[in-house]
Amino acid sequence: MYENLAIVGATGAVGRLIRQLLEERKFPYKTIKFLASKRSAGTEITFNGQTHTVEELTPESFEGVDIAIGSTPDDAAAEFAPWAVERGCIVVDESGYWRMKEDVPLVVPEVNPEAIQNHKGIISSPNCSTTQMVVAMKPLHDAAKIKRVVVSTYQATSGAGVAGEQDLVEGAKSVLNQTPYEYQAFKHQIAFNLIPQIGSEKYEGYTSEEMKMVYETQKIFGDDSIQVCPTCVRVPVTNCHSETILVETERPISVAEARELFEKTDGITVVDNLGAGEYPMPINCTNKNDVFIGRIRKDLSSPNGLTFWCVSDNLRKGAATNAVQIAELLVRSQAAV
Ligand code: 2RA
Repeated sequence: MYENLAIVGATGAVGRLIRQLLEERKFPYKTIKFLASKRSAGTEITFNGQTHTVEELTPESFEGVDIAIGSTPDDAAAEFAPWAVERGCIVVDESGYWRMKEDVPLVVPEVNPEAIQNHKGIISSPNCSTTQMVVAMKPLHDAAKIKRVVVSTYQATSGAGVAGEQDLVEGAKSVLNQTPYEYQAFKHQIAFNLIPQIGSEKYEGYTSEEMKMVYETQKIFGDDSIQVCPTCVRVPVTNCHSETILVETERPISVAEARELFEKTDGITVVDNLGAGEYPMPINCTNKNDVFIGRIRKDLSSPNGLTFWCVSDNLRKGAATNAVQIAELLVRSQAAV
């Protein structure tokens, strides 16, 4: 039985949400421990009504642990995951470090749940901008095979951590009050601005965030022929990433068919009534686990094109919710053996 859990990076923003989701979803467990860097060790946290002291992350932390859910910086994930695997623990990892490694399944439970069966101890959860897009692509891909995707993202400042959120709030105050403010997470002013760069310069003028959308999408669908053209932009919104997604399929999909496919997919909520001014917006999607879709339209410029708007809570479905869902899949897969 997978009944002994560890949460690694338990005191970070996503770690906090993972704890909250485990409580909300009544995740089954016998023992649970909370691990963090030396700096955060000793912090007391309450989980399911009990007080726990956060322990320092060491190799021995994983003795007797069945599943570890990790949300840490890449360098920490590179170090701790092998410690856990050597001790027979399965790691569900939120960091970017393991995602594209050959023996590591990259899983979105609504899209490729079967991939968890191929794990060799580590299962990765994708980058937030990829996760919501592939959830939206899945029903269309199953119905009419997606050949090409053009995506533009409008990414919230929470994707850059607590410092990102602070940069937006304090930066806005500094602009309004005409006082100085030194941005911490961003190279440029984010308040009242857009920054068309997320991550570093990576390939042929695309950023690392953009190339994640290319490589991770192809890995999750197991199909390198899916062409992805991404542009990732940081916007002055505190939480929830938004995306315009244009897909080209092998056969045309009508708006009515797409709406029906989206509506019957678990994990997707359709909000689409332009006349009534109803569509997903970040302020309505925050603290929700679903991927929200609206503005479903035919692409006027190509016969097999369909375009839509997609919003999701990047800290929930884009990170914590997806990781907890993977752990739930593991528990269910073992219960089924
Ligand atoms: C961002 N996708 O929004 C990143 C976080 N993983 O910056």
